Amino acid sequence: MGKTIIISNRLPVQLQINNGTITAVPSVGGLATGMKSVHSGGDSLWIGWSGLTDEQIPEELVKDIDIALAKHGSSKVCLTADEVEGFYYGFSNRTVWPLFHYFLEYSEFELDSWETYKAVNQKFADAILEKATDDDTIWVHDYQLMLVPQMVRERRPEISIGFFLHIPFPSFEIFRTLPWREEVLMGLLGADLIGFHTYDYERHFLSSVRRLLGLEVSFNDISLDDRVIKVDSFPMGIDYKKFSEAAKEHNNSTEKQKSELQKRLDTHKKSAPDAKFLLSIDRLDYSKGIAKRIYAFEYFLNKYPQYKEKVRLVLLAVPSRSNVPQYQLLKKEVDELVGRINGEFSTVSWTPIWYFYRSMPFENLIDLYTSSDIAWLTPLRDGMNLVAKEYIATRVDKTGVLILSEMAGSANEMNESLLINPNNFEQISDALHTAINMPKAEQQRRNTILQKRLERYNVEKWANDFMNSLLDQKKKDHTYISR
Ligand code: ADQ
Repeated sequence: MGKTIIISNRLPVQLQINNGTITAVPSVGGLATGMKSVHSGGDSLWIGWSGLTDEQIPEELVKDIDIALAKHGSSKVCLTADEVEGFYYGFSNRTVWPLFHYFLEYSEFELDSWETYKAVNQKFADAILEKATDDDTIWVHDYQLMLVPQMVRERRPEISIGFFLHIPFPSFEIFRTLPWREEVLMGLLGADLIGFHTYDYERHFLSSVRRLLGLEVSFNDISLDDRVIKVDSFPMGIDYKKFSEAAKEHNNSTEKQKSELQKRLDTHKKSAPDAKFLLSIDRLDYSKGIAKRIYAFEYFLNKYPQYKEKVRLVLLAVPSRSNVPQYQLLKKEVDELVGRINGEFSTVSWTPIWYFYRSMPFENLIDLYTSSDIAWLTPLRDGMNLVAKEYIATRVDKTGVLILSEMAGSANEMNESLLINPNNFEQISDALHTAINMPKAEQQRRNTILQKRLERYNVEKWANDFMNSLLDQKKKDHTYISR
């Protein structure tokens, strides 16, 4: 049994250069946590970009960086600023991201960025090939690295490769518009196992394989040359314990231990005990439907004017991809919308929207989750949406209502929430009205079921299910070849 090599665009650690010394700090993101059971001990390696371009790394620190990363079982792929521009901001985020989230009109088909995407995927594949032996198991993550499986397979036909896509796979009618659609499919088919969050994404992928490549697909197995590739869905969970325990600790904290944010939230709750806090948290991304959510809030305040001064929307938008023009335009749109609605509806004692444009430390995230009566998440498309799951996990007394877009992958597992179509303002307004008036017992009934499910299907189970399925596939494939 060889080692496991995980490969993703970014490493699970962040490099910090201070006065000529390097430190690598582990990231707290969901993927890093989820992979803990897979990426631990001496028999695993994580390969990815460090977040610093070649131009940003002083020559004399290159060795120190490698040492700092090695301490975390990580190894870096070096990228120049031009490569980051073409590969990450270009093909990944101006072509694939919008297309796979059904924003066809935002998708740019530029030959140059496609060429850079190919070259950078080759760099990642080469980094694997340099470290891997035939016994190793490779797990490739996400849309930035869709060509890597085939690039590795060509040189190591026997190696076991899994690929997981964290974003939706679009329907055939959307995917077929991509000029390099066959190359992308063939890139993915270098894997032995291809995983998606939901059955729908899996179905869309199989349909594209059948219709664009004419390959034989039997149930969820694809035959290609002498290999069988399995396609399956693995809905990603969260580190349930981390969120529920943080919430318990938070609820028991003394006045002195509370954060400034929590104290402010408490003050507002005391001054208006009947008022409801609505929470909206996302990266600032057009796929998350933030602007539409603000319009829907305006619609709601007009349809149900009795809630003026009785509800407050806490809108947290995390800066993201601000080099891409569409994200700059969205930032401007959201800033203006918030300004207009606050200008129109505010009273001396009430500001309808509290808008934060920043990343927040984990404890503030917990402050917001535990203080909000309603979480309101309305992505127009979302591979999964972990915020919905995190909110439920922090509801220690099981109160709280989740209003969730049916376009989020997580909606499949969260039927007990209030599911809405993010384009239907009537339905959203009514869902807000229902949520505000939902009896406590009903909230607790729904959340009990949700919590049980989320606790069982946590992120560790997700990672283990994927790895076990990949192992099974390897065994099956060998039986198939030797038959
Ligand atoms: P994202 O689009 O980033 O992920 P999401 O699943 O919601 O979306 O994850 C966001 C994460 O960031 C959450 O874990 C949340 O706690 C954290 N976060 C949110 N706001 C924050 C803030 N202000 N400060 C700090 N942290 C914050 C992509 C896909 C999703 C898919 C995931 C995982 O787009 O659909 O669910 O990958 O596969």
